[in-house]
Amino acid sequence: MRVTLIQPYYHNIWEAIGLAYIASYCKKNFQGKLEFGFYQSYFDCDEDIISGAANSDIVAFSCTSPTFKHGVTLAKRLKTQNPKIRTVFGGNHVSALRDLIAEDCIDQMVIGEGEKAFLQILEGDTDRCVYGKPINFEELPWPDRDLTKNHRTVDLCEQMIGRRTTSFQANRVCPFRCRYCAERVITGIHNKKSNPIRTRDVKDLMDEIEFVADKYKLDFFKFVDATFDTSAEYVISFCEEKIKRGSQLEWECMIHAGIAGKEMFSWLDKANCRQINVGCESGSPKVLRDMRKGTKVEDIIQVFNWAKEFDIERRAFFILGLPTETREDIMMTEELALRIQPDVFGVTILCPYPGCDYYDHERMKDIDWAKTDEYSNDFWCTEYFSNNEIKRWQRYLTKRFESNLAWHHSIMKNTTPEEILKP
Ligand code: B12
Ligand code: SF4
Repeated sequence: MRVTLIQPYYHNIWEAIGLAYIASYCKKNFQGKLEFGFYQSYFDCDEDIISGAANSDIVAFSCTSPTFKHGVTLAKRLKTQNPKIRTVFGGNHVSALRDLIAEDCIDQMVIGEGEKAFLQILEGDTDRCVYGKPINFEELPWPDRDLTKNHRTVDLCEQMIGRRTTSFQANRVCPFRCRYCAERVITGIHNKKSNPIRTRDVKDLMDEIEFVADKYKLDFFKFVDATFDTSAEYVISFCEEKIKRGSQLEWECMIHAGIAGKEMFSWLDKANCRQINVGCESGSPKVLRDMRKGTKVEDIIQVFNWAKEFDIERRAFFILGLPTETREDIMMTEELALRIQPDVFGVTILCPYPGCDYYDHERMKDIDWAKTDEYSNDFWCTEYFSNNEIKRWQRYLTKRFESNLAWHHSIMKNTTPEEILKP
């Protein structure tokens, strides 16, 4: 059977690790001959994808909401060229909107985690919606990075940020339920008994990191996990393993301030973690509570103090435009940012992608997610602020911290001096 996997276009990518996991799992478990092809639109043009995929039995697309439209365009063209192709869509967009997707060019959709569901499809399941099942890391081979041409994203990172880096996965299922996040449409809502956090054995994780670092000549690595510190114990055990092996490789991770502790930071430092990324989101206790962040302002301050003490680079990200946020709340955000003095600062506007609590299908069904994002979206407004006012606040804070802005601010629309006066 000939199967082609495709990640459609977006300007902001990493390696297609989800597809790499699906391919390695199916290669290991499918009883029969399987030939995989892979295309990533960031690197491959549509013409090459169409000609390369046209004689496949199955063409499978991995789509977030912004890449779904391009996926559909490719699927239509492929179907015209070869009507026998079976198209399968998986990822965040179809998982969130399963019942509302009517495109004729989509034969099947996988809802949630893809490994077991895609194997089921290869084995003959033809249901329109195939539901993913939780999978433990013990059952999962390492992602097939050869297939997904991981060297291309490593080279790209070197060109863009001067680091040869790539990402690894340490856990599945986030213990939090932030209302602006769509993570749970893939791994489900956390529940200690029925849907616990699945963490990866630290030895296996380090084995993969060392193997991949050697193969792609990495000088840095990172994690796809939105919350790497699902528990301080897990972080410490990973650091212990890395230190035990004498690995000097530098790395970064995303830290949830509600979980981190001081001891954890001394281990992160010893294990050469040189950058933490923290979704601070707001300096207002009310807004943090309303968005169900699971963090207190004091937690955030402590985390930034600890990281400073150990000389770990501290990146702070904030969101503006939460439904209950007022001018006073934004002033608290400014105050917090001034207090923690992050090395890198980022501020975005709430963008309710399908799957998060703030997504409202009636209001948002016609939004073109390929053109709408959290850096400069043109539609989000609240009871307290128009879209323009939220943007002015974003520009104001951007100006305030312009000496240490995150790179993605380069894609925000330019601003004029009068617009950046305090709104
Ligand atoms: C790390 C990350 C990134 C990384 C890149 C990740 C990558 N590997 O490409 C970076 C920083 C580059 C990034 C960019 C963006 N991201 Co992001 N990202 C994440 C994060 C934290 C983890 C994603 C991940 O890699 N998970 C691990 C892998 C193994 O899982 P997976 O990709 O989901 O794949 C599994 C299933 O989805 C499914 N599956 C996926 N594809 C397919 C295909 C088939 C055929 C099948 C059968 C199954 C299947 O099976 C896979 C294995 O189980 C999630 C939030 C979260 N906690 O999950 C947000 C998230 C996916 N990102 C999101 C968004 C919006 C973006 C951006 C648009 C942000 C921006 N404006 O730039 C871009 C879009 C990138 C793109 N190419 O589409 C949203 C998506 C919401 C939505 N409705 O689409 C999420 C959910 C966060 C949120 N806001 O809620 N992101
Ligand atoms: S934003 Fe991060 S911490 Fe919150 S639910 Fe999503 S993945 Fe978990």
